[in-house]
Amino acid sequence: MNNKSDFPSDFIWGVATSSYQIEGAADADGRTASIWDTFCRTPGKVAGGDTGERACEHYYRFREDVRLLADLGIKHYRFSIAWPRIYPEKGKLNREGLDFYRSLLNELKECGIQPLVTVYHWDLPQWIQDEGGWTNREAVDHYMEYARTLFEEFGREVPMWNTHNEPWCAAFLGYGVGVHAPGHRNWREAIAAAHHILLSHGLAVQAYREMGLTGQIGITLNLDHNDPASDREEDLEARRRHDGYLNRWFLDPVFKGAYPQDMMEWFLPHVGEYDFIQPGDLETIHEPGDLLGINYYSRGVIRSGTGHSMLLTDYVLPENSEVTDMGWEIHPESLHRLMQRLRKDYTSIPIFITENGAATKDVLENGKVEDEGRIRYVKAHLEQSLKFIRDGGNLKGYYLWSFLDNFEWAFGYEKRFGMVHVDYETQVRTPKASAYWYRDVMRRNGIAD
Ligand code: GBH
Repeated sequence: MNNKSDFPSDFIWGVATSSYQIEGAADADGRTASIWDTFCRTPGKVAGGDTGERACEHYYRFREDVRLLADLGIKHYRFSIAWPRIYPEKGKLNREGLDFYRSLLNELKECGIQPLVTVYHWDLPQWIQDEGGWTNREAVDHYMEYARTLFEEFGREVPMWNTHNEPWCAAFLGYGVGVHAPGHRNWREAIAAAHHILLSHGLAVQAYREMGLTGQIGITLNLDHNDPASDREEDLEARRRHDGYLNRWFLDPVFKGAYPQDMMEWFLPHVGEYDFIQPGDLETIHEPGDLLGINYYSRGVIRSGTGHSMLLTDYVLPENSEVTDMGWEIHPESLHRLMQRLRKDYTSIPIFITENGAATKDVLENGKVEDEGRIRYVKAHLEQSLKFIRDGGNLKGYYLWSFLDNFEWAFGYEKRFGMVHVDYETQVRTPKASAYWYRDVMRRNGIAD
């Protein structure tokens, strides 16, 4: 059957999660604290004082969760590994941590589900933060030891890898804005952290290849497309800075081997000196790998202002915009514009949308959740994805965020992104209407009504 809404026959359909957001079992089998455990215990940092201590108890329920994935027709699953389970202390490899992921991978295999593994999705071991975390170049060595261990253990059965999830968030929200762990507000730290994360990405791609592994590996970036709030010169410049901060600061080094000059200058008064950039680093970072993962949620409309005190920008929510429960503007065309730009300015390597989805106000009633808003959101973004493919774009897959309702970082459990509802008292999982809708999409390899 060939109709207008068909995707290429090898298109990858999946769902995504991350370790800290679903696993719980914070003290199990030798795991030690991550920076998120510490952050959650700091009063005022996370809504409702929520923590990831229990989350979805996926650590104990992974078998039923994988069966549920299979029942819902999911063939591809993106998840991350919890670093403090693997290296709970400096130099100490924890076999029990590896065993958990070995069991998870076995279960997935039995159900015919292909994994995409993210090495780092923000749960840095606290012992590394105690040495300065990502601001200390030694974190790169620790990351490499950890990544090599994963490649050795799982490299042959995992066909796809993400070195990092959204370095912008890990570095800039964690060390600059302070709304993510470790909650620092220091732009020199943020920019050094971003550099070390990027460096570890490049080194991990090299190590992966040196080990003779033949799957696909690449980084996942959170990118947006942005527009100026007006044609005034100061707003045009504000938009350009926002773009430099969110997009170009990561895309340029990875795909062009250099940080953007205008942003180097803008950051300079905050950084003091770029002494953490060493000769050869940018050549290492200039190593995109085999794929580019993009996480897309919204666009930014930007004007000159003081809301962001370092960047001197404000977000503007255009009148009559439709927003999700996060307050983020729904703007599917910007996903298409973003991918066109990537293709024009940066790369033609395969792109995977490794996250896209919406938080909606879901109510469980008579065993059902009617999440029309999520269906509409995903559908609109799939239409734009298909348009990009038709235009000749190299988009290879789509992973919906998220499989389960989960711990939404600083928002705690208040925001629900899952296509499966989780009752956090009973841990009962209930697929929402969107899960059945998505199953139809995957079945017909095209957008269902
Ligand atoms: C992703 O982050 C995460 O990978 C995932 O763990 C998380 O659960 C999911 O999205 C949903 O939030 O207003 O300055 O923050 C997405 C983070 C949010 C980063 C929107 C960019 C816009 C700029 N993105 N944000 S700002």
